[in-house]
This record gives sequence, C-alpha cells and structure tokens, in this order.
Amino acid sequence: PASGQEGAKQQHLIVVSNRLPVTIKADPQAEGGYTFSLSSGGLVSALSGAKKTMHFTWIGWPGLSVPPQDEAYIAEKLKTDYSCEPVWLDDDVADAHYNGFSNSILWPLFHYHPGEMSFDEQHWLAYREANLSFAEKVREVVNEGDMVWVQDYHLMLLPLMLRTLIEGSSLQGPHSRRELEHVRHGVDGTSFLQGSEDLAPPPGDPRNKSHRGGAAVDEKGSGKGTADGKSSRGAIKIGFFLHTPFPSSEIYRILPVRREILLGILHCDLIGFHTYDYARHFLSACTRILGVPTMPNGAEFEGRYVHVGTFPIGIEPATFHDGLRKDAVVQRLKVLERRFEGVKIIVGVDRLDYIKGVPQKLHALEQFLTDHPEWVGKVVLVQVAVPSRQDVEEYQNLRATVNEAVGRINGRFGTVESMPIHFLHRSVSFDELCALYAVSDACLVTSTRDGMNLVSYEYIACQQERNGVMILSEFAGAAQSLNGSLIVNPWDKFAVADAIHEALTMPSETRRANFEKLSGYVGKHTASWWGSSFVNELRKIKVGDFPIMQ
Ligand code: GDG
Repeated sequence: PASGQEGAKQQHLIVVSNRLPVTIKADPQAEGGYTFSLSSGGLVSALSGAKKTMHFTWIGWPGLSVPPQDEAYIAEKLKTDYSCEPVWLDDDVADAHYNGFSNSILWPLFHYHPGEMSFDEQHWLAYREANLSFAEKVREVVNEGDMVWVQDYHLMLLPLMLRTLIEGSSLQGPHSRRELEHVRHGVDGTSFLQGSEDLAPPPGDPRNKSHRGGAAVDEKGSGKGTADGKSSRGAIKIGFFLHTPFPSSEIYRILPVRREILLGILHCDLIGFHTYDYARHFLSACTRILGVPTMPNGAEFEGRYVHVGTFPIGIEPATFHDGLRKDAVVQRLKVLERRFEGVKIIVGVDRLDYIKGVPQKLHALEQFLTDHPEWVGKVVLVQVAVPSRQDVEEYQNLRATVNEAVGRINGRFGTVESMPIHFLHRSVSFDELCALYAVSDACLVTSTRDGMNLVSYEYIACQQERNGVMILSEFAGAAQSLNGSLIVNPWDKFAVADAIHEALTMPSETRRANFEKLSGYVGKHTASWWGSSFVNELRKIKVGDFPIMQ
C-alpha cells in the first residue's frame, strides 16, 4: 500500500474478503511471537496478475484474536510483507457473523437448503456490525478514484455502507427508504452512521496520524464525502463477486432480510456471478422483490446503472503441472500406481459440506457395486473429506451420516484384501493431492449445488497422461463450462451408477477427445483470466454511464 500521492499515479485496487489470505499463528519461538504464511487459495492466484500491475491492498479478518498490544505489530507485518490490512472483530461478533448469519442463513439458502436455515436476529445484527467494521477499514485506506472489489456472501451490506460512509450517499431512494433505515439502524435502533462519527476524529486528533487515508485524507481535502452529508457520489468504484450460486427468486424470497441484502449489493457499479443463471436469478429477485427495473446485463437503481455480468472462475493449471513434475510427487505417484495395480480409482475431494452431496455419492457407488458385482474388488473410491465449519450443527449431523454410510458400504462390499471406499476425514498436502488426482481413472463430483467447483478443474489439469473421466453434477456451476464431462443428476443414484460404469469402460479415444476439450477450456479460463476480466470490466465502467432502459 502506498500513500495518497502514489495512489494518484497508479490505480489502486482494494480487495475485501472475509478472511485475509495470510495464515497467522501464535508461536512464542517466532520473532514477534507470531508466524505468517501466505495461503494458496484460488483468490490469491486470481489476483496475482492485478497485484503486479496495480497498487493493491487486501482487507480482511485475520482469523484469530490477539491481545490488543499485539495488534499493531501484526498489522505492520501484514502491511509491509503482504499488502494486507486486518479488520479486528470481537470473537462473538466474528462467530455470529461467520458461523451465524453467513453460514447458517445465507449459505444454506443460496444452496437451496432452506430447511437447514435458522434465522436469528442476533446473527443479523452481528452481520451488520461485522460489515460495518469492514466498511470502516476500507474508509481508512480508500482514496477518490480507487476501485473496491468485495468478495462473497459474507459482505453483502458492504457496498451500501461504503457509499454511505465514503460518498455520503443520501439514502433517499423511492424503493429503499424503510430498508435502508433497517440496515442503518438495525433492529436494535442503533445507527451505523453514529458509529462512523468516531471514524472522523476532529483535525489534530492523534488518531488521524495512526493510519493513512481516512480522516487524514479528508483534512487534505481530497473531496471524499463523509457521513455528515458532504456527498461526493461516484468517488469510488465498487465491484462485488458472489462465489456461491444466487438461487431462484422463489427460494431467495424466503430470507427475512431479502430486501436489505439486495439493497446492500445494488450500491455496486458491477456485480459478478459464475454463471448466467445466477445473474438471471439475481436480476429477477431485484424486479420481483424491489420492483427495480432490470435489463439482461444490469439494473437501474437510484439514478445509477448497476452492471451485472458472468465471470466464471478458474484455476492456475500451471501450478498443478509444476506440482506433477516435482520429485516427491513423481515418487508418490509410482507408489500409488503399484499399490492399486489392476484396480481402477475414482477420486472425490470435497469439504465435508452438505452441498457437496457426499451421501449421494456414496449411495451411487453402492448402487454401482450392486448393479455390477464384477467390479467388486476392482474399483475403489478414494474420498478426501476435509473437515469444515465444525461449529455448525448441520455439519456435525452430516459427518455422522457419512460415517454410517461408509461403514455400511465397506461392511457390505469389503473383503479382507480390499475396501471399496478409502475415506480420509482430513485434508491432504498439495503434493498428495496432485498425485491422487493424477493416479485416478475418474473424478466424481456430486454436489447438490455448488457455485462453480474447482476440484473438477484441478482434476482435469492433472490428467495429461491418463485422460481420466470427469463425472460432474449438473448442479455445479462447472457443468455449464466443462463440456466433455459426463453430466449427472446426483439425486438419481441409478444414473450416477450408470455414469460410473460408462467412465470405467470408456474407450481411450473417447477419453482422449473429451480430455482435449476439457483441458483447452481449463487452460484458457484460468483464475488470473477471471481476476483480470472482472477488474478490467470494473475499470471500463464510466460512472453515470446509463444504457437506455426499455
Ligand atoms: C467456493 C464455492 C467455488 C480441498 N481439499 C483439499 C484441498 N482442497 C482445495 C481444492 C480446491 C478447494 O479446496 C475447493 O474449492 P471448490 O471450488 O471445489 O469448493 P469451495 O471450497 O466450496 O469454494 C465453489 C469456489 O468457492 C470458488 O469461487 O468454485 O463453488 O463453494 O482448490 O483443491 N487442498 C489441499 N488438500 C486437501 O485436502 N491441499
């Protein structure tokens, strides 16, 4: 991050996500008492291109709470080494925001699991409060002309709060007055704008010196608006990308705060989704719930045109190609090939989440072995099930269901020599993942809903030699792009069993032809392609640009 002066020379991109891409661990032996390591998520690689060409700041929750006296050291280290700015949240707010509203309300609803949704007003308040803490942090670092790119369902109120705090938007629109009041004042009547007054200490206040931007920039007269009414509308550009599906408006309208969430992101200049269907669902929710006029590529909202587009995410295939060339991976692959000689391997890699359809996958395998007993002992499913969100009750129930199914199927089809399911309830190293993908004859993804699903992309990236078959749920966003896969309905165990059979017996020429198509797509639509497409689109938008509405 640089000062306002440098920011004027080079466009500044501020990415905001719930978690920072840095893992911080307390370690009394380490210098300063903490260790720091960059995570290797898709978002990190997606933004690597933008990082090189733009002045770049990443804002997020650091994932741990530390004694107040350690915060400054951590913040300094994050800023200097990783261009990151931490948002500190109280433990109870972080928990109710993340496990509560985000993962017990929005996540199940967006994945068509309203039965798993438990709405709690305290969670809504915490969501609002956490979004406000993020908005305050953005306010500290942002300057006029900057682009802010907000990531995912944890931060859907952030665009509205940024317009209010930074641009002093009047919040007087005909559609929204009541809901904006709800977002501003919450159900407890406290206003987030009151909180914002603390953010603009009077000139000369020592707090102004503690951070760049924010009130200090206002003192210099950058023209940045404030919550006290000095409006500078359009001062920043705001983008939002949703990594999950956006459900049909028939499902979405179940949400008690459906209007507030839509209004939250409608304050963007650009909203992106993985697929055209998600974008369409969002636009129809805007029309049906808010009466907002829409076109196929956007919506008219309070005198502003909100652009809506599809930006399918991808992976960096080169990371996997490099991985497969590593000595350790080559050796491991040989060991696995020897161990499973004469046996076909189907691989599954999923966070243990009810959207990933792991029970459905197990039922389909059971059906396949029932229909084709000649395959018993000749095929194994290696299922990596990474523990996830274990504080949420639904995830604990899922674990019990899956354990029971694995035990039953292994009990039924296992022999002294072999078990049909190798179940790993833990994560594996990147090297092990590469070797596992490469050694497998098929990959089975049975998500009941999935924004995109990157495991399918990663499997393809590792199939140069084997040309394995991708069996992919029609309910994963990836099914819209990965032409050359066997597309299945995961709820139809007979159809999935048939697809398993087709995959295991597919002639090599067909596998080769499918692989060529798949690999071409994965190689072109990479994570960095996704990142730069979105940022370029956001950059191109002229504030005040208004297509003619029909
Ligand atoms: C969300 C959306 C959307 C998994 N196990 C191990 C491991 N992984 C890595 C995979 C892959 C990632 O985790 C999972 O990505 P997915 O895309 O499949 O799924 P979500 O985590 O649910 O991600 C999804 C995505 O956001 C991006 O927009 O595609 O639909 O739900 O990269 O490799 N990595 C290692 N060991 C493991 O055991 N090293």
